[in-house]
Amino acid sequence: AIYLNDVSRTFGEYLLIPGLTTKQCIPTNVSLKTPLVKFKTGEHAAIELNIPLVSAIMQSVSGPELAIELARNGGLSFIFGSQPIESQAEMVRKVKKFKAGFVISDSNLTPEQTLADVVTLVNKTGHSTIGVTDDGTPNGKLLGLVTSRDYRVEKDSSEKKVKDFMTPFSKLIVGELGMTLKEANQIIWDHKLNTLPIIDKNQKLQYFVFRKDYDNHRDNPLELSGADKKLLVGAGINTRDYKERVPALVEAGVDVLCIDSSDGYSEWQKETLAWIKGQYGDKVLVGAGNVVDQEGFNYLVEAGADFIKVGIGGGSICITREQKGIGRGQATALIDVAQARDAYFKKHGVYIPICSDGGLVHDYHMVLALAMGADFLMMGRYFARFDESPTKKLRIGNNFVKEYWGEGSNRAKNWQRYDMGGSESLKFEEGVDSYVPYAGKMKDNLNVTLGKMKATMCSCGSVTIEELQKYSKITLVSSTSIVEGGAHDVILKEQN
Ligand code: MZP
Repeated sequence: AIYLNDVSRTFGEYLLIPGLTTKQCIPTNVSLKTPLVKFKTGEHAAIELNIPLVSAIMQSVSGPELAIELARNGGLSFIFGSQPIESQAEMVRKVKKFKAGFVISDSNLTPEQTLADVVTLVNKTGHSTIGVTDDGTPNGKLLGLVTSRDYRVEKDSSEKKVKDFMTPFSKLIVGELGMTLKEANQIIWDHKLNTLPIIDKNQKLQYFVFRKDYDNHRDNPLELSGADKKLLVGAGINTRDYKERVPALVEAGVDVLCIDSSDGYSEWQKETLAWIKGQYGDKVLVGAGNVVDQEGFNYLVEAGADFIKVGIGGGSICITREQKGIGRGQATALIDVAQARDAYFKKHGVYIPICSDGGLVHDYHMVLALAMGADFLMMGRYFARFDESPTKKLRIGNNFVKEYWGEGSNRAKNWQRYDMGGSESLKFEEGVDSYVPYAGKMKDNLNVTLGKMKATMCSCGSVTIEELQKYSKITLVSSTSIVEGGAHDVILKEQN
């Protein structure tokens, strides 16, 4: 055997040492933009994220609702692959139909249609506000609006006519094409609106601007001139049915794929990558993994992967290390693979982003992972806690929780067995079925997390992830100094 002499370590064993914080180094100047896929020196990645967070390829995490919300906030979800091809493709379609930023009113109603029609349209389009025109087409005369609140309030009387609860156009405040997002926002705030319809010179409804859009595009002086941006979405694939699954996902409009495996250093992944690249070239972008060392990284990069995912056994629901005795401390794995990534870039002029997957518990762990070389971070537990995750919210005692189960658990495995005919059924579990504390809306939690990340980066003197990776100073901590890091030697007052 070959013995590695370094101890396998994880994030909780490290701290960041502050660097010089210049006057320009303030949270509003921090950019969390990051590449998702490989690029050559001097070029930009074909996909960049505005925040370095992606959601795990898991049944209990990445459904369309979470994918829409995460993409709206600048990140990306990988829709889980442990489901039939067509239902996964449908989830991808659902995200792609949801137009980011400005929702074009490509679906209109007439005043005579029913609430049931509204609900059908909402489910089909993902729009939360629908225009009502005289002829039911976007070209008709705008008469009013129906918002998601209306159909929620009225949902028990689905035969009720749209005209009974729409807001008439004469009462609406409208913006016009050509105004900037900032001006739209001013109107939204002045009139305490949630939604501002935008019309063209002929009074035809073009799209709606939501209060939320401004928050998401605050730094972007977009002009409201018909931008129709689509949300980004990824999807997980496996090394068995890729010849059918990949074409279906591509057809559905997926932006990026990722081969999902707890141990990705395999000829199966090489074959899968070769097939995808042979069929589509660089038109289809695909990540591979998971690996925990330089050999695994180099193998998958040579096989054509567009990014590499790092991590075995560190996930909160994962018992792979206990069951199979394989894995590596997440921090050590990441540091090792990041060195291979940098060496590859130096030698070939091609930058292959790496993703740290699993085991991130505290917000500062995210900054540490980025400082150690990760370009983006994949999380399951973090996102499973939010309203938008696809699992049930339950009350246990005085607390609300959400369900969260591993892809290697019996629960997910059973589901997969139905899908794949059972020939590959697992002999033992590698994951658990669990609860996580319910944490409310994704947006509220992201605001805190990203705020903390930016503050930490400023303490380290960095306003970009690249700077953080280059200049941060990281120290190992002893177990006694970990104790010193929490509140200690005081009697805590009860928190209500
Ligand atoms: P975490 O964010 O909950 O700590 O970890 C999420 C990651 O755990 C996933 O992205 C995936 O790599 C891994 N995972 C998912 N299911 C299992 C399992 O059942 C697992 N063992 O390890």
